[in-house]
Amino acid sequence: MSNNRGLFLTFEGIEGAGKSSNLDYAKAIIEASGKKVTVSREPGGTEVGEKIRAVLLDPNLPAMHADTELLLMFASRAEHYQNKILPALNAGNWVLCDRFTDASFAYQGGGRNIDVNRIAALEAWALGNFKADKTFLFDLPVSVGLSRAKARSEADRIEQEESDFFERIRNSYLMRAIVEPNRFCVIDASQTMEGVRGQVERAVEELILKRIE
Ligand code: Z5A
Repeated sequence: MSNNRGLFLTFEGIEGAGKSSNLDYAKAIIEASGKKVTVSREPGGTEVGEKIRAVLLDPNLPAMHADTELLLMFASRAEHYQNKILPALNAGNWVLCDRFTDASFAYQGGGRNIDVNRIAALEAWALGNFKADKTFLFDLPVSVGLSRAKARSEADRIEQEESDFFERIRNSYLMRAIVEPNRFCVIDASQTMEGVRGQVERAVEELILKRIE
């Protein structure tokens, strides 16, 4: 990795965990340190990816096979990685992404029970060895996340699932954080907005300092 390459930071968690709010907060801190930031999201992030996202989240579509859902996530991701993430990192930007591959392991693996080896094969096929430099996992009880998400907007196709589905997703994320403790930074997202921001600020400032040293 060249020294001029930016860092790739991903924001993960169940619905209503506060990923989007804190991504904006992290962006402001990183920009204040003088770095250029590209913000993106998955599924989506590119013109093609946003069309795939619309299909994936459409609450009016009939049930989609879990394999179809997974393949669409990776179709969106391949486009995103090749045409947006890599060029931005190579230009020296830090890339902040609302969800990435860990979401496929958590939602399609944990939630939909797809064998994780099949997901890992797709990951290797689409991304090679590419991974996030740091993944912020916003962790909180499912009931709290779902009530925050419900208070904010109508449920999309995936949000209409039962709470068991989200419990499996939460567990799957936490297991991944245990397996890769250096990449993951687990944030206690059940705290107040200020409390969560404090945790994000400390973690992001540490990353900025490490990059300067
Ligand atoms: N998906 C998948 O299945 N597989 C994949 O590979 C990928 C994705 C990449 C779209 O994700 C869907 O795609 C998602 C996973 C699936 N499933 N669903 N549904 P998305 O990220 O676009 O949508 P989301 O997960 O539903 O995000 P969200 O509900 O917007 O959650 P959030 O970004 O974590 O939260 P937020 O918008 O920052 O906050 C939610 C509300 O809570 C908002 O009103 C805040 O003001 C409030 N909030 C936030 N923090 C706090 C605290 N600390 N206290 C009180 N209130 C708070």
